Amino acid sequence: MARIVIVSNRVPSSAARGPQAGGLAVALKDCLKDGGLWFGWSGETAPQTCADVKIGSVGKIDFATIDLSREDYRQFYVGFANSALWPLLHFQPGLVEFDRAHFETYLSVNRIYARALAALIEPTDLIWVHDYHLIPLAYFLRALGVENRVGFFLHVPFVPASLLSVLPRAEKLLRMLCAFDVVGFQTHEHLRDFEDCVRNMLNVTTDVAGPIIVDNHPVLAIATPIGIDARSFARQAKRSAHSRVAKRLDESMQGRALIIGVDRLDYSKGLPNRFDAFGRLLDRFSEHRLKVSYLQVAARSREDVAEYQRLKRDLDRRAGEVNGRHAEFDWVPLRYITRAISRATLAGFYRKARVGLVTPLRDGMNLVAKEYVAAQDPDDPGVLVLSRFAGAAEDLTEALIVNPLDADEIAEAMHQALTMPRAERKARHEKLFEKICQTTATTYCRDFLSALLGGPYDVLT
Ligand code: ADQ
Repeated sequence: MARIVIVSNRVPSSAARGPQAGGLAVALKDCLKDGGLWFGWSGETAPQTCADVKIGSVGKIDFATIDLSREDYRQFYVGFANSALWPLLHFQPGLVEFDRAHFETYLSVNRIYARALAALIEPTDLIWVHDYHLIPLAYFLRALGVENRVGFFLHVPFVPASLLSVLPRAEKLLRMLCAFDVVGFQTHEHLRDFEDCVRNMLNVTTDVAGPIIVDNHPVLAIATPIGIDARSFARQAKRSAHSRVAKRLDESMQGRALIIGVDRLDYSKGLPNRFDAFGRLLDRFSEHRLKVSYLQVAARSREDVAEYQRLKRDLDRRAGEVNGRHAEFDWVPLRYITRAISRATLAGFYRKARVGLVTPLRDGMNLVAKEYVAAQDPDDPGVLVLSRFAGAAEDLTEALIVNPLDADEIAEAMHQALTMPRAERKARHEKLFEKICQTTATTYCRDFLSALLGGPYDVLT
């Protein structure tokens, strides 16, 4: 069987390379079960970016990393990737900060990644590249004569041509994306938007079955939604609900209903509106006063991007405002934590929550939505309130679907969730759980790698 080579901007740090690894590592664990190579940035900065790699391994997986110079980190990662591409792909053109020098650095860092990677691969390796930091990678690998099958998966949304073309150099970037053999998206909507871009910006026909031909190269575009191992997460949640920390949460709630939100502290996650919506719930549905608490876990991220610093200040203020207006001496309505919480602890907290609030303005998928559903007690489940603009909403239609810009609509959905009869909660949960068991981390890896291989790829053999 071909060796799998995973390429992502960040490689799990040495501390996270073991069995506790989170995020992408969890999703990819099946396809790396028989070993493989994981290549990317070490997370460290050095005086200079160079293609020298550091090699390490944990079990059967080899890790190869390179360091970035401080300046490359600033221009490539903070600059073009997270201050131009991220806001654009999350439908926020007003937040795009384009700088031609940053774009050039984005290309040159990808060229360096390609050089380093080309020296590590065997001719039969299958190369699977992840996310928006690395869109030009296949183009530079091809320029070095690499002929391996190279696939790309975009974890964030894609946008229609009318929006992508707002970005200077968008056409060049789109052509580079088409140098991959397979390009995967989270949803059919993102896939359609990609095809719209190819048609309208590159003038290429896409209404054919199979690959699209761009610059004489066939690229197959597919939707392969990411998922979680729902059954194992459900078992974890059941165990964690009895942990010491879960009991502490219970005691602090004093019989009140828990509403939970878990996100990275990111403007795409719709947190300011969500805080406002909670305030409106208490204003408009006064029966919930003193009876509910909303716990928002918002792990700080990308703190060196200015927009994230502004968001943090805004949320601190709004949280203070909601509590200042509604709290009583013995009741804190909004509990707001800006640290990450371990996966095991989260699983137990989700299970205790009567409402899971997932209201991003845009999101590629949103795994929190799936984790919340997986964690529920099937006999007495909580209710998922889900933004129609999360990729997860394409499938999870039994959630209470809301427009995240409408704080009143979110407040009404919270009220509906808090008062929903148990039979309805069970019926909705049963369907949702069935769905998250069908589209899992395993099916994600299997479907993507089968497309890349051009035949069935069984991740479990
Ligand atoms: P993210 O934007 O990071 O990922 P998401 O899918 O919601 O978004 O979360 C990924 C993981 O991080 C989940 O397992 C979640 O439990 C964990 N996490 C989030 N907030 C946390 C917190 N405060 N404390 C602890 N853990 C936390 C990107 C895309 C998403 C896409 C994923 C995977 O933006 O749309 O679903 O990749 O493809």
